Amino acid sequence: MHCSNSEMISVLGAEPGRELHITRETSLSRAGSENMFFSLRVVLCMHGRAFDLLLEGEELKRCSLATDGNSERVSYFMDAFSDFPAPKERLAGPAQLRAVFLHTEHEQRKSTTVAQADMKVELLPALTDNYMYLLIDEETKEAAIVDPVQPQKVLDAVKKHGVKLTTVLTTHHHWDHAGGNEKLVKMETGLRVYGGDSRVGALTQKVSHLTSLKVGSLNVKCLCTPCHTSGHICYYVTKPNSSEPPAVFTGDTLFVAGCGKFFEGTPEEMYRALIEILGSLEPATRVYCGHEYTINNLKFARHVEPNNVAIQEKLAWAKAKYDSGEPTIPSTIAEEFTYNPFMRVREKTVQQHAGETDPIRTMGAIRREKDNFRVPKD
Ligand SMILES: N[C@@H](CCC(=O)N[C@@H](CS)C(=O)NCC(=O)O)C(=O)O
Ligand SMILES: [Zn+2]
Ligand SMILES: [Zn+2]
Repeated sequence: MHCSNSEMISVLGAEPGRELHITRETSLSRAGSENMFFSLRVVLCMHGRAFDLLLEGEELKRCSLATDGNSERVSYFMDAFSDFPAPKERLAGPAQLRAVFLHTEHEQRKSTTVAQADMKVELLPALTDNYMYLLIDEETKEAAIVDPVQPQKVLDAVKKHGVKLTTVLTTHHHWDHAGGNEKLVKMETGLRVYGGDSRVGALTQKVSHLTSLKVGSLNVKCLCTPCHTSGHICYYVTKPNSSEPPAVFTGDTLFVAGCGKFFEGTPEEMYRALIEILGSLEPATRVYCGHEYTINNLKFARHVEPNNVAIQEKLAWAKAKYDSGEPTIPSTIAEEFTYNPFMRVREKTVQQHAGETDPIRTMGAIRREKDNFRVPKD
């Protein structure tokens, strides 16, 4: 991530659901809350820019700070990061957190289009490192949007392509994916909103494993992949009688060279999701994931398998892409099997690194290791 202008700010008032203001260089005080250090995620809305916040302090870990537009309203979201340690003791009275405020110029993340004769996928960068995807059926000009966390950006893209948006495909209920649904359905009426979890905002159709739906002439198959969240869905898109590769939208289940944290699931479930479900899709299937985490993921992959040439090559490629402001998405299912340690838990090299001989135990071990991995600078 490009970071500049590191400066100190103070943040306050961590209570679930509580809105508050952050002013750079300003000390804010908070009402005492025992939840202060627990599961903290901060979302900052400020002049269309996204920010990352590195909270410092005894029990604080990294959390991300993002914007959805132009106000300076800030909300805390407490549900997504339940792996934060609970405070050891109740804190009394006002307290302050010191934080390093790292600006990320997210305008540098360009939107790009992957075009095929049958379907087009426009990658729409959102927040700090999320992606929304506009999926267009070229035959009917009907479109779906995956995880529209920034609705205005979505509608701008819909207008640019001159397509009819009918469908919202929600991968999971976390705010950075489903948090724009309510606003989008107000701005654009009549949308069908799909998802696999009743916690998804503005849901109109709850789907289950292998539910099929259509976006124009495209077939969309819902794949239940619980683990990151219990209601996580991946969407597999094919065009009947087409020779072109299918697409799969994997949210926070499968990332390029990585996978999502196991917030609501087990290593068995992630094994089933990655190896048995996603791993059995056509190898040429293009993988469109929920975040731009590729470089960090590959640095962890390299740590797991230092002699894997596919990892070294992909990392060099990803750094070059990143430096020119381009996305590292999509990959393919076949490629993931060559460098993604979580897709490679059946390989001896990965098992040896984990000190295990069973793929599912290996899955659990490397996920725990990645949760605590310090990403090296290069
Ligand atoms: N490691 C993330 C921290 C944010 C985070 O926890 N992201 C969630 C998805 S919203 C996740 O599952 N990350 C997978 C991972 O860190 O390996 C980053 O690089 O910014
Ligand atoms: Zn998530
Ligand atoms: Zn996410």
